[in-house]
Amino acid sequence: MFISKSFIPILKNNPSEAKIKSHQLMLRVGMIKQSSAGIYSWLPLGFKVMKKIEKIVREEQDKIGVQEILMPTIQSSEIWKESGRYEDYGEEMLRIKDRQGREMLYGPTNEELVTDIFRSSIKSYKSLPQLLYHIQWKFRDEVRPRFGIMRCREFYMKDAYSFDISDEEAQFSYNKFFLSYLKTFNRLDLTAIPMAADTGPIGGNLSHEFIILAETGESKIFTDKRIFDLSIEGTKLEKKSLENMRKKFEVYYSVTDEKFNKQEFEKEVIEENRLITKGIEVGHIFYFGDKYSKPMGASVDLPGGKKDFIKMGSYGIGVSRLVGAIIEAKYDEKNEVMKWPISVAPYDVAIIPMINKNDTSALEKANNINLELNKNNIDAIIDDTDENFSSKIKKMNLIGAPYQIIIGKQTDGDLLEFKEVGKDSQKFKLKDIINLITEQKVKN
Ligand code: P5A
Repeated sequence: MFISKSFIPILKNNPSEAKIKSHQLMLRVGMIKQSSAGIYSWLPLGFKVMKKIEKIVREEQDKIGVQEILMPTIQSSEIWKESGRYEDYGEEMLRIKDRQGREMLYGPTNEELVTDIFRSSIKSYKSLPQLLYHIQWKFRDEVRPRFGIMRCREFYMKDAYSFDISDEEAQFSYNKFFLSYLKTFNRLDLTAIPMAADTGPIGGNLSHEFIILAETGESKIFTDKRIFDLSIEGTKLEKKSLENMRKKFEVYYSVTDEKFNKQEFEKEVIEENRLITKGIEVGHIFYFGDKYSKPMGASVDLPGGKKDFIKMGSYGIGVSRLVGAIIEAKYDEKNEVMKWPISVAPYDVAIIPMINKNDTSALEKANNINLELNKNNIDAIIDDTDENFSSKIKKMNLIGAPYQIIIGKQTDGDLLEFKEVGKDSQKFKLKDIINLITEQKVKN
């Protein structure tokens, strides 16, 4: 992609309305554009990153056997009246009337709708467990939408739902998601810590938030530092192995502020291991048994002929919020340098030719390199403008491709100036650059 033809509306300075660095960068490089309070359009750069995050989230759901569906954004109020949440949800729910005067709503979450889908088709324990997910826009009329897409009104969520015959089986499902979430965030190069959390309007009494540390985060957390050293390596998708893995995390005190108890914290965690800080909630999982299945009559036949209400859990990842969360974790705002993890980078590499008006050879060289990279499935962005070198570098540092190829004075025949953002540049042959980037992409 040539920068001159791209829709990447870069601003010279940080927009004053943005208070945190992810919001600043997203507006600065034109990843998003506000359409109204808490509602955003996603422009090419932002959309590319979000789609890559979505792909990783999807792959990890598929790996644990969750089946993908797609439910609508607009729901009927009827099912919410059945579950009893229509009134409870309050003003955060956007309520709409259709032309027949029917009460509809823009879904803030899908527990009711998926229970309705389940109860119409699944009648026997023999079809269990069922794990379903979709990736769809949600709307919550937040009182104070802020920080750009971090707390907005319309956002993109992966929400999954589990249906099991018993508490024990439901815990198995819960633990599969627990592991899958840790793997998903690892692939995004984020360290997300599971923390015991409140269940709020979703309900139930077992819940974990997955939080990444960030000073600008909205969740206050109290944790034992040693939880950061735990590994999920070797965990198998089997009951016992998953149970042990979750227990390993639960040994360490780690809670959000709604669950915080000073006495317990000080008793369980010696001073040098205590960490009180802030974080961003990127995922949240819940187990709520028959909270929805009972009022909505979602039951199955049991082996002995009796019937029982299905045991359910729900599991959310903030796909759009993750774009901002990765920026919060990776953006060096002081030096204005962003380095996207290769797994979600909008471009793998930036090609920066120093163009002299009377000599187009650097641009020609950039074109040839780009063609070769494309042949090898490496996505490059070329700065083909005639701006000066330092402003080109500044721009590419904001766009955040993790690698740069600079074509200028240092280019020496076959040897190109190649740089991993944040490190010194080196001289490399194109063939070796291709191998290095390909290796990184495969690893991730
Ligand atoms: C779990 C899936 C639920 O809604 N029902 C279906 C459950 N959980 S949740 O915690 O309320 O939301 C899941 C994730 O969505 C992101 N999120 C948001 N992102 C941007 N703006 C918002 N206003 C917003 N609200 C929630 C979070 O990442 C959250 O963990």
